[in-house]
Amino acid sequence: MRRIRKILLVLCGMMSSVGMMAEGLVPLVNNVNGRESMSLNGDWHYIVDVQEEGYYDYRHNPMRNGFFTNAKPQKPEDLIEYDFSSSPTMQIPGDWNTQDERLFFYEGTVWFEREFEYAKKSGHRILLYFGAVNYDSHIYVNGKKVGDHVGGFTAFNMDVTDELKDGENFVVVKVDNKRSAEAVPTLIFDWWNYGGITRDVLLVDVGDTYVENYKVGLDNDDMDLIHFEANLNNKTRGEEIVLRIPELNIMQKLKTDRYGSVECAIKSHPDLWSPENPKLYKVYIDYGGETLEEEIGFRSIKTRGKEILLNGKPIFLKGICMHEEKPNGGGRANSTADAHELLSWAKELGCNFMRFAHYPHNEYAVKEAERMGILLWSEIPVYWTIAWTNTDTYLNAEGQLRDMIMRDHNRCNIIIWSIANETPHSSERDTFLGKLATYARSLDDSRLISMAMEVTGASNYVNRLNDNMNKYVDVISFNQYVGWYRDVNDASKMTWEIPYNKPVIISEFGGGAKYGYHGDKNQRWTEEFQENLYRENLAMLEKIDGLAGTTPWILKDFRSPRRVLPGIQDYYNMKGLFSDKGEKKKAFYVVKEWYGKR
Ligand code: GCB
Repeated sequence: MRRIRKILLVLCGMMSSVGMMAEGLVPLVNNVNGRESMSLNGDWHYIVDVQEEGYYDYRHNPMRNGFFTNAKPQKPEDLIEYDFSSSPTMQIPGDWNTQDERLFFYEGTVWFEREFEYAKKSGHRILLYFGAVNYDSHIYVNGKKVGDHVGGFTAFNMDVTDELKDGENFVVVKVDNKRSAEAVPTLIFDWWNYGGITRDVLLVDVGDTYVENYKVGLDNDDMDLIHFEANLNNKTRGEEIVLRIPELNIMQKLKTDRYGSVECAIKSHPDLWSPENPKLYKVYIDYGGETLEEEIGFRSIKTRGKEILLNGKPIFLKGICMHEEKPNGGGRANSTADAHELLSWAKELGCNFMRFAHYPHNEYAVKEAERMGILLWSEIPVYWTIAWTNTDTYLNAEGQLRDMIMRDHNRCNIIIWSIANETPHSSERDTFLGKLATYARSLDDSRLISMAMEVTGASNYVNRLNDNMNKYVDVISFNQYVGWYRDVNDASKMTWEIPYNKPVIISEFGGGAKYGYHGDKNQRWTEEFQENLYRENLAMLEKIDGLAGTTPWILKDFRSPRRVLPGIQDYYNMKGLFSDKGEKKKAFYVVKEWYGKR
């Protein structure tokens, strides 16, 4: 036990070994919206900086007086070749691609700046929190660097107490979304590389000593037992932390140990959360005059042979994959309203489960899914051909995994942490992913671990899954595109051999169609082609032994730079069951009908 404390120790080790990757950061606080904070969302000035003139001098040496100093001419003769205050503004959170048409395809550096008033309070610490910045960010407060971060989909925070002034302050963020072979994700991926500060920015007000992270959840084996653990930001012993769940008559006063942690198990009989009954309880954590409040549900998740058991009963996961993208070309999604719209489409399809692909989605979406009774698969962007032997790449992936889990481990609807998607087999890859899976389990052994594998070695219509990672995962998941990338019209001849005694999820299948384009079922891109493909695939998948769920690819058409066919794709991946405008294609009804019968 003492998982959070263990995480902290690992984290401290990591921070020093990858100082460059996470300079200035402090461990992520969870439940950021349950804390006292001031929003820095809104209009930020921005400067597009193709050559990073604001960072390097003309010999490509980093400058002391970069754009982060937000300099203004003091004398008439002063030469300053930038000015945030007269530069345009864009809405933060938001991607730059859909807010400035010049930036639609842009991958590079943009500087952001915003001013704010602050009244300093003694005995408080202030964390500057970013929900996500894609991809590489450098953060400055009042001209001084306070941190940097890589990874476009995870939250991070830094302590800026000592940098803030009473009155006027400014924050500058340099954001670079250029691709690189060593990054996570790497050079190629099939979604839009929306750049910018894409999630909320907050100044979080915490005490000098504060509850950094906590976990509340049901025991997977004893459904009358609730586990609670919490840790302070420092190792203060003998401090009182109180857990309250009034509806369950729970009130536990605990004293921190020498690690600044508390832990307990409480007998209780909560009404269990499930897709049919997404019951959430108000949970309060009191410490040092501050109360953290959050809605938490209780459920158990485990496997038995080839079955997935939710609250001890077998469940078939009627799923769909989704990217974090608003309809109507709206760019990155980041609100409860955005999520509600897309999740309602999934509900209409008959889903009880979704795969949030291919990176951790925003917290609003995860919580909205929880309220709507949708179970989740949450994943990190270890996608396709990662630099398996590069240590920094590994630490980057591990950091993203850690921050995904630390933000969301109180979300009962998340049942699967996925560590990778369609990775090519090699011993280096096995080492990388094996370590990652083990790490995931060390952080959270209360959920299932999976990854989207590929089926290799098909011959004579026999598809046999053969992946060394089988022993690391709880659920065997794989993507397959019979009828689209391979074997058109052959689905009915296929047989599948999954030689592992574990539940199976088909984590992707499908094909493209343009809404409103009609023709013969053998005519690519027509709704009829996609409809037929789904009929044949579902009939084929139904015969798989141990099939415990499916997440077809994908809920709606989404932007991708790989998809250039004019008149059909126009930079959209067209495999949605809905068009980008929310129109239902014929295949939608095939899946709906099938889910209706499962
Ligand atoms: C895949 C990938 C997914 C792609 C999809 C496609 O296997 O996992 O990211 O978008 O295929 O449409 O090709």
